Amino acid sequence: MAGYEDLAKAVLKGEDDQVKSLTQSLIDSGKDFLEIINQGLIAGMDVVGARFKKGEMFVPEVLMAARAMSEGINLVKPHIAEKDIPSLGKVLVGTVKGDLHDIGKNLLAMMMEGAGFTVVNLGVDISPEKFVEAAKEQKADMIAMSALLTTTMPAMRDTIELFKEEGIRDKVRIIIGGAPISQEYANEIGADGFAPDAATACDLAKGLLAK
Ligand code: B1M
Repeated sequence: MAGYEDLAKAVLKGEDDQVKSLTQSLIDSGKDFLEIINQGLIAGMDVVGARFKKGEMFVPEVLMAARAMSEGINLVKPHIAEKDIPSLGKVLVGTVKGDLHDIGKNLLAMMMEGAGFTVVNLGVDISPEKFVEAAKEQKADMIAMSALLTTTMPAMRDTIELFKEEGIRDKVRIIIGGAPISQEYANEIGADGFAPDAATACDLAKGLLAK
């Protein structure tokens, strides 16, 4: 029977059809949904990231792998979101201004939904103004920002500053994450918390919204 390693390899090769059939067979065999994501789909993408960094993979191949991973996540997503859990709070998730990376952000949105939050996925390239407008409109409890580029990290600070200027900083919790982000940076810009991965972000959000 196919396992997580086969799924990770299929992601690495960017084989959408294979990723879909392997993901489906793991779902059908009753495997844990988060394990399928973490040990199969994300594990494959981690290798892609390492190879891309070393110049062993190029953008088109990375895109194919990213698309294949998303196809797998789309199959798992309804099973996680279907859990009938009362909402723990409304969370707006978005990638900051100038940044188009959305795989980690979508994973975060999906896992938060699965953990019981009401999630509004704002998308990518979200300006401070859009975050503030959406927070007011949606009466959000929390903003979760993602940034993957060192050049877009300052947009997180700008967003927090705009919440302060608008006088609504105390109405929302703001958490941040993404590959270049750290707890030190979160402290520096006045975020309420940082999480290194989507699963930790769910725990962090639960803790902050329970207070
Ligand atoms: Co880009 N890219 N990219 N890229 N890309 C990185 C981030 C990079 C590290 C690659 C490298 O050089 N080694 C590098 C950034 C360097 C830096 O700033 N330090 C980089 C670069 C430079 C660029 C471009 C500038 C390249 C170019 O055009 N010259 C360009 C920028 C475009 C833009 O945004 N304006 C670019 C473009 C792209 C693609 C379009 C090709 C594609 C994105 C496709 C897409 O997202 N739809 C892409 C990809 C795929 C990557 C890598 C290879 C993989 C990112 C990914 O999806 N990982 C990445 C290298 C790497 O990370 N190793 C790289 C899988 C995903 C599950 O992980 O998003 O980190 P990640 O999410 C994690 C955690 O970070 C965390 O949870 C997830 C795990 O559970 N997390 C959060 C994320 N957000 C969170 C929010 C939270 C909490 C946790 O809130 C509370």
